[in-house]
Amino acid sequence: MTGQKLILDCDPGHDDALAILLAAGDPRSDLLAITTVAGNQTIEKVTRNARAVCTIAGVTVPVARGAAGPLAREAIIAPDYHGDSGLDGPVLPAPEVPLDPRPAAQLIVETVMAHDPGTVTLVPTGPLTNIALALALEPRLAERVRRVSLMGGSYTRGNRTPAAEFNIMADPEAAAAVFAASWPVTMVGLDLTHQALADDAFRSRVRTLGTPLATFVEDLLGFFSAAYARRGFAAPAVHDLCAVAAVLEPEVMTYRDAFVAIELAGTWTTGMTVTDFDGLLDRPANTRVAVALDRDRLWDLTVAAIAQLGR
Ligand code: PIR
Ligand code: CA
Repeated sequence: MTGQKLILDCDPGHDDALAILLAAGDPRSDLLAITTVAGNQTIEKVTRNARAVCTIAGVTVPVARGAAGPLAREAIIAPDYHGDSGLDGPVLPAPEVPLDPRPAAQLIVETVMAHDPGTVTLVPTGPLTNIALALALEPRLAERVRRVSLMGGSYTRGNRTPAAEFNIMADPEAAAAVFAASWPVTMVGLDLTHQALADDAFRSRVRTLGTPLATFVEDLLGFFSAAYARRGFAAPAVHDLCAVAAVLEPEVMTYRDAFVAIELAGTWTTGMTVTDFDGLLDRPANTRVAVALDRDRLWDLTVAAIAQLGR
């Protein structure tokens, strides 16, 4: 394999499931491992879900279970968007892929250190707990990792509170450690991902593939659409897919550099990703912030990836 080496750290989650499919099915990807973190649902449920997605898609990379809760706070979950299972909608197959015995943070450290410096990209699409734990376990990760391309945050408004996006709000201390480290960070936040609404045109392209996996994706998007419709969205935002796409085809979106800090002690703004595009804080930029998406191009590469899998 000569593709981009990546580790997907996720909390499936409907859009995390799509992130798995893109990371596994795109020919430019060399998916090394999948790790799970409590977020959209409990660690037991999201780990089962990750394995179920791998089973239906025929993905055989190591899957390891990670943190059951945030570093320093009470856990929050998102059953209002993802249902009681974390992946409501389709019938979930019994997981047939094995569970790696290592904790996620250990698997991340060992995998990154086993590859050449600057070659492995981390793609976190849930709370950043495992990534912060891995960094604490092995501080050299900060020089060793090529880039962290994360779904989280926003520079306009949140979805968990008016100020905070869910993944950052779920573990702000972990997020602060990830943004403060010396590795390059791409922030694919809500400003970008709310441009990735899985509309009927995309869904019918998936349906046309006609595979069992396409039906699975359609069932996922059916449930996710209804959840988003209750909040006035015409279609569901497939956030996590975008963080993977930013690695495999960076030109699918545009970016602006900024200094980003995580609010840890706001009265109303805890978990906010404070984004300084204008240099007002006089700090060097630490983040490449995704701002605008070429949606048709995102659908093209996603449909192509799904077509490669589960046949
Ligand atoms: C959480 C999510 C999505 C919607 C809501 N309301 C809450 C999950 C997605 O999986 C994504 O990673 C991120 N968290 C978006 O906030
Ligand atoms: Ca997620």
